Amino acid sequence: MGDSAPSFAFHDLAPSQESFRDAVIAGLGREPKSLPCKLFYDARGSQLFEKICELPEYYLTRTEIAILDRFAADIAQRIGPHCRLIELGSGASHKVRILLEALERPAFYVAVDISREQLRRAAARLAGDFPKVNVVAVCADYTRPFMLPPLPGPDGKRVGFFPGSTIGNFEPRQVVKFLSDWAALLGPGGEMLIGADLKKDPKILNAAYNDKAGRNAAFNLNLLVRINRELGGDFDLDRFAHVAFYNESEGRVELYLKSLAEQTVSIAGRQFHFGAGELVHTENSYKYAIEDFRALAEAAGFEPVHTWTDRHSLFSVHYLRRA
Ligand code: AVI
Repeated sequence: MGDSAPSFAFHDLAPSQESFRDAVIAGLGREPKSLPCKLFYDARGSQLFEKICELPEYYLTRTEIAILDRFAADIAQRIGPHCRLIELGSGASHKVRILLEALERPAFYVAVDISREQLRRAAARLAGDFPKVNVVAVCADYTRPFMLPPLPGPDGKRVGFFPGSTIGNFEPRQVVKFLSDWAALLGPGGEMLIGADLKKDPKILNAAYNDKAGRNAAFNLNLLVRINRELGGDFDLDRFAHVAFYNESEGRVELYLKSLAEQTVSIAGRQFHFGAGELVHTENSYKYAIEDFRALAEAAGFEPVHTWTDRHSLFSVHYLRRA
């Protein structure tokens, strides 16, 4: 591949979209009711999440960016030249730009995401801005096993990038499985850079997920809007409320939609009964002490090499190496 002309390849692994309808009917049919948090991200949900990231109370995004900015040179030095950077769930590929600016002659940036058009646009833009990097976009569901396309040229170090504390939305046992899959994908000598939100004063956490502008509430309630639109549901949004709180004993923020009255809702031709005050679980967002996250990484076959944090110990970026 050329030295300065932009290089961009797109691989469509045609991920099967799990049925939204099946997930909603199964989730609302169980006791207690729960809906998987990945259902949040229709086009509007993704926009609302971007808006949450700009909130004064939602410290996660800006703190992680500040850590990456501040320690970019150290990170780049540890990674070394000619690396092959692989990002799972690359979205708009914003944060990786900080790394690509700092790294010494990165050979490849592989962006993996399920959202085909956003992936295509973001990766093409990045290839234009970093013409010396071979940009490869892979449309795949990274939560299921998949194969990376062959990356030609001399074999450089593979480095995984998983920012944003998305890992916090997995259950701890899923974290070990997910990181073990990463270890297999990265191969011997592979390394990984991963963002994880830290445990902290519950007041800060409760404020981050109950912002004054109501964006977390809009994000959570958008799931009902999506069900109404896509499945012909008749949820009355005024009869449900956003609930979020830090559960200290579980070390996680829990999100729910609370039914404000006894009611029956029709979805895809079926009836679902909600009691007054009944909670529908929609998300867990785990917060990890540095040592606790390292223990999970070790259980998945990684050796913790270094952890960067901000001055107020709000957020952590872990650097792991395949043991
Ligand atoms: C995507 N994920 C890391 C966010 C979080 O903080 O757990 C999702 C979110 N849920 C409510 N607000 C933001």
